[in-house]
Amino acid sequence: LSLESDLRQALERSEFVLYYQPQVDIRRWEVVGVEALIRWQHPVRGMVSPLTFIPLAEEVGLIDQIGQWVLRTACAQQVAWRAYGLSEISIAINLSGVQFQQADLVESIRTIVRETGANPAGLELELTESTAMHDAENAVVVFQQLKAMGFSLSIDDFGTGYSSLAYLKRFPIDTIKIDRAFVKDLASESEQAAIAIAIIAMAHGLKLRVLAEGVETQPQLDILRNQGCDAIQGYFFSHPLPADLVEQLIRDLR
Ligand code: G
Ligand code: G
Ligand code: MN
Ligand code: NA
Repeated sequence: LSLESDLRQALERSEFVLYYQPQVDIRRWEVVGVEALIRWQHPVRGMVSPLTFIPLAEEVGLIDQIGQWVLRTACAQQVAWRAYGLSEISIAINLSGVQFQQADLVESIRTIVRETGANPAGLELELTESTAMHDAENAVVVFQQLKAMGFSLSIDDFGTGYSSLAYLKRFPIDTIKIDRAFVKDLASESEQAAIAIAIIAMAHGLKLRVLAEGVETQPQLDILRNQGCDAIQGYFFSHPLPADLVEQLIRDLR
């Protein structure tokens, strides 16, 4: 059977799960948030990567349903963590490019927030640089509506797309996430490293918070800290984890 027909049944069969990867404030070395990352636990195929099934879901018209499941699950997790006294942990959620094009995106987000009782102030919506810049005029409007609802906003995979700095300034965003391609060779004085350092300076020039993705080593961390980067995410601190394990990790650090 095709992956597509399996994907059509994955929601009703409860085969999706959200993992959460900690985001750490560099100066305080505290977990300040987590990024929700979807996993598909297929009964026969095993773990299917979102790199495979998210593009497929976009192609065959399933991304809205899956995206709504992700948001609903993350909202419910926030409400549960609030009850456990972990209310200051923000949860970042990825929006796909196709979701972002939907005329009813903002309304469907509003509905899920209302139904779950989540607090948008503790939720960060991520859109890739490529998607945001692809239709930047629309992005400005949608971002303004989401911002008005109280969400934080971030630009994901920054450095891999074509940015207009004029638009970057017009987007009511909070955070820029440096793509891990530019973090990888940070310690080797490469051009990639120069780009990462330039992104940090640019983000701060625009009064934005900057988070580096894919941090795997101490030397990478040291350089990012010296350059004034605000937060990191990556295997150096933790892989993405199921909710109960990330909760445990945060408690153990206290
Ligand atoms: O977690 P992992 O490295 O396997 O994720 C691979 C890609 O899938 C990343 O680009 C990530 O942004 C994307 N991704 C993970 N979870 C979600 C999700 O819930 N929604 C969307 N649209 N993309 C996701
Ligand atoms: O595109 P986005 O930034 O949302 O994707 C995050 C992806 O990066 C996830 O699939 C996550 O599993 C992966 N990831 C997280 N930390 C690291 C890391 O330190 N190294 C590498 N290679 N990948 C990472
Ligand atoms: Mn992301
Ligand atoms: Na990214």
